[in-house]
Amino acid sequence: MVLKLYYDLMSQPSRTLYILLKKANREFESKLVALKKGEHFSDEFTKVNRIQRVPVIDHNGFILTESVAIVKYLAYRRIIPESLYPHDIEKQARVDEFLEWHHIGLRLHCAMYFRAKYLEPLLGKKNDERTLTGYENRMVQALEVF
Ligand SMILES: N[C@@H](CCC(=O)N[C@@H](CS)C(=O)NCC(=O)O)C(=O)O
Repeated sequence: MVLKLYYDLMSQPSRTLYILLKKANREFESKLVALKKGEHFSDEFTKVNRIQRVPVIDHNGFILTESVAIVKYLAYRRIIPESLYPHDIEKQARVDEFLEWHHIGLRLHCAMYFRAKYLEPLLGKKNDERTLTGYENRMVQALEVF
């Protein structure tokens, strides 16, 4: 059974799957898609994912996008162990609750802070302290909820 993972470690959802598979000691074929180089717009990658985003898996020809859907697929296929995605319905619902919440509840606030504090200055945009504190406070609040 061949599992290919298309990813870029700059991408948070890609890191989720990369770390999950490594933690589970699962071998996979590494398919790096360098977002900075625009490799996700290539014809080759567009054939894999027509919406041109990472992460993607190809499991024996079954192609799946969306990190949360992929986590569940890997669990149902027993590619990741029960300790990482429980079978018990209530425990599983707790994990699902987090997975549904995290994109907007946590990931967004971390990404916005990272962008304002580090990325935008690299591109020549300097954000004032008030803006940075605003993004930082949102991120800290999200982490406290987490
Ligand atoms: N909801 C998707 C997010 C996929 C996504 O937005 N991937 C970004 C990297 S984090 C991407 O490929 N961006 C390329 C682009 O927008 O051009 C998931 O969880 O897999």
